[in-house]
Amino acid sequence: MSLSDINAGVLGVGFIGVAHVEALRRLGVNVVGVVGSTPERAEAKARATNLPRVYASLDELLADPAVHVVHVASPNHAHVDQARAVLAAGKHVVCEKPLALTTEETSDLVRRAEASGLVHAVCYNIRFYPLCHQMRAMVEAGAIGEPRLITGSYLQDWLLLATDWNWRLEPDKAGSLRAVADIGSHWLDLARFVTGRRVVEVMADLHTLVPVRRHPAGPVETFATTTGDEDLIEERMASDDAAGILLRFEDGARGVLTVSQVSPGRKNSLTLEVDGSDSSVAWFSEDPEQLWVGHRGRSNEILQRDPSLVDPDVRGVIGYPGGHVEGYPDTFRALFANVYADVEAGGPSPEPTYPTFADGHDAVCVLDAVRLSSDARRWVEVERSTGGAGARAASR
Ligand code: SOE
Repeated sequence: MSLSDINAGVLGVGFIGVAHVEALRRLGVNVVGVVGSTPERAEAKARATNLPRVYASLDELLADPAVHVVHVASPNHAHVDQARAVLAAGKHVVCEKPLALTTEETSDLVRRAEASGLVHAVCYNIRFYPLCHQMRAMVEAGAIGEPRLITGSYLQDWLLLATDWNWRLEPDKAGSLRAVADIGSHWLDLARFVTGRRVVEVMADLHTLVPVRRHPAGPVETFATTTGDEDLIEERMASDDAAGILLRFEDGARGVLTVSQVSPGRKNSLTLEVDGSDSSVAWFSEDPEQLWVGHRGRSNEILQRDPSLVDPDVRGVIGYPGGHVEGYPDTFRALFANVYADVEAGGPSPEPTYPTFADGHDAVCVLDAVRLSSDARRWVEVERSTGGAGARAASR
């Protein structure tokens, strides 16, 4: 099957659902339809943003034999049942992060996905900034020596005000962790992808810095602001606006991660630095075309994203020549290009560079340990058994 014969449907018409549709269209995949939280909302969004046909429900989308791949871009709590239904219908699935709310759910999804022979991916798109692939290639080739210190942050400000609102603030939809699950999990996935090392133990301090919020009765889209004219409902908050997390990686590397969605001026700001025994590499998502390479005994370097300057294996994720700046939407295009190469081939390749359901499960295992560590105020070991035992307090 060639790319232009593949039909995709997208579940979710919010900020991220629309990003999926745009990236698929750039690749030449036919997006045959979308499903929204209600048909009315989906119709309105479809008219405003030129989306294709609106299906009345996921069942209607799944019953369409023309659909080969379904993208799940709905709120977190819906992922597990929707991804199960997509697999049961024999269709390939691309799911937004976090894959599900608990390790029981994610391990069940891994089992089903692996048994199905279908392509399964989780949308940790930040890996697909070309210079993140370059960092990984450099670490793998030993260019920085042994990675020893892995540090950084993921900061935003769109939930700073007490009147900022979104489903991510509702634990029944988002899960008990918020900023760490929503954006911290991107950083954790990236750190693992770049260094090839898994987090084995965490010591986390979760903060709720805006303890009371006021919100309208209806939904507010991601990154949108309320008008202030609505009748507002007051609500006490328990989930994390911000967190500080100490990390221990396998092979002994240590790390520190700061996460916040209440940092004024930080719009969508991820930094990752890997300090090795010989050199360091550092990358910043709001200046994504440059990779800093640090040395002790000679001048530091800036590597620009340019196909002729990067590792040959990285060229495949670059869409434009150097100087033609690539950014956030391009990461979805590059991620989906890899996923759809497997769809074209009929099933998952043995070692995909895109995140699979197994990576989605791994991320939720780390999130579980973060929550337990903050509650227990101690180091917690990451429990990865696929039986979904969660995490247990490490003996210290
Ligand atoms: C909101 O925090 C959000 O849209 C995340 O959900 C995405 O995963 C991230 O890429 C951008 O910010």
